[in-house]
Amino acid sequence: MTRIWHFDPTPGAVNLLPDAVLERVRPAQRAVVFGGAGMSAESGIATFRDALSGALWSRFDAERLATPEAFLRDPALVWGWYEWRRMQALKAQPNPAHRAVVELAQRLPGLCVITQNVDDLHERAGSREVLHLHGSLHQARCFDCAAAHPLETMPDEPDGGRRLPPPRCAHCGGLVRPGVVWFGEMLLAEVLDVAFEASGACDLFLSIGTSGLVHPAAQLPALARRQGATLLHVNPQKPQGVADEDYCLLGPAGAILPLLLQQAWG
Ligand code: BV8
Ligand code: ZN
Repeated sequence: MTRIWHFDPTPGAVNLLPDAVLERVRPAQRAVVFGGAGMSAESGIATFRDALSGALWSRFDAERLATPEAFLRDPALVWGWYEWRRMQALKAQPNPAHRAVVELAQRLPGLCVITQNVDDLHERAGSREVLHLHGSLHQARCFDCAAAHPLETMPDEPDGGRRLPPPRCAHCGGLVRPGVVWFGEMLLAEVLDVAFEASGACDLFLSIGTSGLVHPAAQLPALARRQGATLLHVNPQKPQGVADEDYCLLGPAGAILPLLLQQAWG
């Protein structure tokens, strides 16, 4: 039976994390943080499935829009969506969960931070060497020749988003695309290899704010568990693929991760 602990959001509530969790976090020698869109939720960035807000996109299914086929079918629709999301990310600030990951790296040297997110909030909070499994909103490249394309610092995007024709590549005239990994596209082998290696060698695997639905990223927790790591899931709800021996800390990452640091190291 998965060990479940519920965060009590009541003002003034005393939230004491289970000793069994603290006793596994403190001595960890090779820890991994594996984050999903929930890590950035308290920064006001909609999780992937909520990102289709506004009249323009609400009728689309994110997984259908985040594909090369959708981009080629309607470049302005898809590029407009990503520029709106990039603006949301630029306007957002790191939240206590991102800052707790920076502090965790000071407590657990060698911490490996793996994210499925495409924002840069871990980096802006101070994390170094973040592994971006699914790329970044803040990089763009040519769809045809893959030449990097510089992005203006703050796109002036209307709140509801808009259709926006993508720029053309300065080298070959091809369409410029977001520097993210779309559904149906392979993840960057070098990034994925490091993520698999870290998950296969860790003693503590902290899965933060991910529904555990997207593959191959979703294989990392199972890999860590198979080789004997302790798994901690931080999420308001129990994600996919949780095993009986795991620990589930149910609540927002922005509240639970600072608690973990305070109670594990005072
Ligand atoms: C590939 C970039 C080879 C784009 C993204 C095996 C089995 C089944 C399917 C597949 C499989 N292998 C491949 C597939 C197909 C597909 C896939 O996994 N489909 C799924 C949906 C079934 N995978 C691929 O296509 C991958 N490529 O495998 O290549 C190949 C090629 C062809 C055919 C087969 C194989 C590429 C996947 C990468 C897709 N790109 N992002 C963009 O962002 O636009 S993934 C995208 O979705 C985001 O990166 C995000 O991380 C992810 C999930 O979306 P969300 O639900 O928003 O986020 P998350 O899952 O993290 O859930 C949010 C969680 O936060 C929730 O649990 C919520 O409770 C929690 N939360 C909310 N608030 C808080 C919180 N937690 C803590 N605190 C809070 N405050
Ligand atoms: Zn080009």
